[in-house]
Amino acid sequence: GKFANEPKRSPLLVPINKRPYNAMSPPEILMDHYYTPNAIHFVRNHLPVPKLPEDANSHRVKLDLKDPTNEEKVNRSLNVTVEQLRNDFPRVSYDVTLACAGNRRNEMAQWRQARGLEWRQTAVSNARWTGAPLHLVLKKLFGLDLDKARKLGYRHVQFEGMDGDSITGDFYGASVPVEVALDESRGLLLAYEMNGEAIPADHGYPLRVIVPGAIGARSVKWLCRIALSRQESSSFWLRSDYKTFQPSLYTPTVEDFVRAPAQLYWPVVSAICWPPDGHVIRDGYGADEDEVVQIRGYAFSGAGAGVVRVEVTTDDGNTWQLAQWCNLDDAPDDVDDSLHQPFGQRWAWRLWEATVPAPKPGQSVTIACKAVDDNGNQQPERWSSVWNARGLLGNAWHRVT
Ligand code: MTE
Ligand code: MO
Repeated sequence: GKFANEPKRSPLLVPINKRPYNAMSPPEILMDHYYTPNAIHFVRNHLPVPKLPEDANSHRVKLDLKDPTNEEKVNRSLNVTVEQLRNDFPRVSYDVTLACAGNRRNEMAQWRQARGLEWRQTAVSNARWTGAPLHLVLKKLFGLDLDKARKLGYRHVQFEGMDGDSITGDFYGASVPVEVALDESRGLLLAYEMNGEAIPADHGYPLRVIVPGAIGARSVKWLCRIALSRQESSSFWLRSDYKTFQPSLYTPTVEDFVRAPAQLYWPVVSAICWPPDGHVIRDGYGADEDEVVQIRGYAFSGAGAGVVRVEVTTDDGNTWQLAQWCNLDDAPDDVDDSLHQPFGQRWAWRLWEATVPAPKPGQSVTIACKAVDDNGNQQPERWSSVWNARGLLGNAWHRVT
């Protein structure tokens, strides 16, 4: 059947849908690693896992220059294998946090119903992705840089996955503007390794695009075609799915989806991964003044903006304390001062911790966090101002009781 190619999955993942498979990372274990182990990286599949080639190196990707005046016509076409990408191009690695745009929809939907899978706060993971820089591939094979591509009338680089329905022709796809795709500093990779290993089946083996700082939806897995075009990808998910609307629009129409811009980058967000919401502390704990609760979480922003600080409150935002950066064993040495990624290329999360006084026995405390990024942008306090019909980009203060 359609689901004949599903891989074995770690029992530590927290599934929220079986077919197609969708699973959150286990929040507590997620906080134990700077680089999320491949086995517990969250999984977001819109379709069955496609039949994958046994030999990664001989996998071919089609590169097409579409006719800028006719989307149906291809002016130039060639193939490149993963082996060529490995041998003929520099091997570049970036630390990138991927997050599904639907992350935290579960909380947003508690404010008002929103359409989609109810992800909690761990449709987020961080990995070191290795591959060939996209701009170099297009330069070498087509002689195209951004200037030339724009002059020829190209506006978007489209990506197609191998997963889809061969009868309807509905394959997963996405695109990014040429200004992003062909700019070296934006860091787009044609990735063949994830944390130093071949990319696992669920994460796009043998080749995927990585679009740093963007919503996960742009990082197309199981890549089989790249096309330069005047138009955005015609994929349902690019055109009619990953888009946000004003809070007053409860049920966007087809026309609303057509008009709205496709979401590319993430805003600033942080969330608490330990303790879980509703966590009960051991009996009698908190009787002493100096008894405390340890809190841990993540923070990241979009488009290469780094997180400069995370703040925590236990009185609904009247007073705040600064969180500390975690220094995990597997993290790069300079990760705690964010120097490990250059300004404008801070694509990886920062893990943080804070200590708050324990509630007295029989009482409870609600902890909230928010992050501030390089641009001074901060998370909004309430869901009411960011609620949108598709439940995307959930970044209100994260609260745990
Ligand atoms: N690529 C293909 N080919 N098919 C998909 O369903 N899902 C996208 C993106 N790339 C998807 C895809 C979405 S919405 C997200 S959030 C990320 O992959 C998830 O990446 P991951 O499963 O490796 O965590
Ligand atoms: Mo996603």
